[in-house]
Amino acid sequence: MIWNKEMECMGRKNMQEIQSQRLKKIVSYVYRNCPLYKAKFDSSGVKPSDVKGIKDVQKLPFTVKDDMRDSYPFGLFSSPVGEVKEIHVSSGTTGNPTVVGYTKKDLKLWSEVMARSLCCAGAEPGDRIQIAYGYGLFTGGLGFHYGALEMGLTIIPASSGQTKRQLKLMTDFKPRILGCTPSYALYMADEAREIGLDPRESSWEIGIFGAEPWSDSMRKEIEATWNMLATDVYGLSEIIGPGVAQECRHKDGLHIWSDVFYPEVVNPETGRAAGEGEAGELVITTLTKSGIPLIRYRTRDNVSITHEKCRCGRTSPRISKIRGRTDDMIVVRGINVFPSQIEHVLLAIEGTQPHYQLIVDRKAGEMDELEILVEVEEKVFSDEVRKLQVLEEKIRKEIASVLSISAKVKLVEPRTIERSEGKAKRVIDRRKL
Ligand code: DLL
Repeated sequence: MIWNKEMECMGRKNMQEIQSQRLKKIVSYVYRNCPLYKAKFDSSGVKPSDVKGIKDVQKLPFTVKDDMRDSYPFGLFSSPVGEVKEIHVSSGTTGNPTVVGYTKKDLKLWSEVMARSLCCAGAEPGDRIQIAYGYGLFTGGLGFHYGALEMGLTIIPASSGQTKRQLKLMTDFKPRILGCTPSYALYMADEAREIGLDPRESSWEIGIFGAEPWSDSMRKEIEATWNMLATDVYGLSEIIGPGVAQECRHKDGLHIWSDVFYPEVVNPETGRAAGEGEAGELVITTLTKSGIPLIRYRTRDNVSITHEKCRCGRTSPRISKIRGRTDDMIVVRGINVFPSQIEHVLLAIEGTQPHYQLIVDRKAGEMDELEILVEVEEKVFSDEVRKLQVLEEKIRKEIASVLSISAKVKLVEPRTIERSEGKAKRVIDRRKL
């Protein structure tokens, strides 16, 4: 089922017409109502009247996360704070958190884009959904909730954590849809086996996983473990939360709702447009928001984009699975390493688990050291020491050949790497950089 056929299947020319109208309106709105945007436009020498169509978006200055942090808490709001009906906060590791606010109109938009996303994943009105994303200041739980209400699902608002209870809710209420982070889906499978449940017998048929990077190999693992279709949902608090882009059953890129979130892909160093299919940083302009519209927001997420029509019938552009963040990439001895590349290697090797952690360190006067902790299956760990050494060596060689980097590999017992009920922590960087 397609939730909004008109917008999701529109021809490109008509879509550009709508995007052009909306861009002109939003640019003039932020210029009039947000002093920070007025100052930004003035200092880069563009006036709202210079924007005549969607192509002119490239004349506008970028917005970055620091613009939000520096104007904490409400400096980037374009609407009066009194019109903001809900506030969410995304926790940062340093400095001020990012504050995002939704007017009533924005909450409607959020419901709409999440309803599109749920349908796109394969949900049908009347289905039951277990929402195991955190509720509260994190946007995951409530974003899913609004979309599910809008499209007529029966909601089990489990929030994250309390895994045994999650499994009981699943067993008793038999929801068809599950929403949670991909790492939590695998974590729940361990717990299920421990209490004697066979994950393959679960009621979940469709999973909608996101909020953190995950590879296609991890998808295969989840699909085989839970006997379900695992789809990818993308979003970020600054833009709206979950519901910016979603995979359909073909799993061939995430449909981005470009009538409301205009996407560009740029070279992260130069800021220039990347070509169709070329990797770069995703930049988004919100075309219809009123609380905090963002113009050319640099997401730091690495993707490529295609405008080809999908087999599902939607014409909305598709972004690739997020390849990592320009800022969670670690540079070890001059080599760029994304945790997702390591994950890919590990999952292709029998006996390893998709639970891993990269530890980077640099002792005074020495080169960077990369150590990779990898959990292995119980039966592997009880093997003789020599067999474990062979496996370690195999992983080390594979990483060296795929990533051209030497790393220390340490196999650890099942369930020793700290689990998260939300986003997994993949990298520990101990270097004082
Ligand atoms: O994680 C919103 C969300 C909730 C998305 C639930 C999907 C499901 P933030 O906490 O602001 O918002 O984090 C946003 O998480 O810029 C990406 O780097 C990463 N991210 C989100 N979805 C994906 C995904 C929510 N499907 C940041 N694949 C984004 C890879 C993702 N990374």
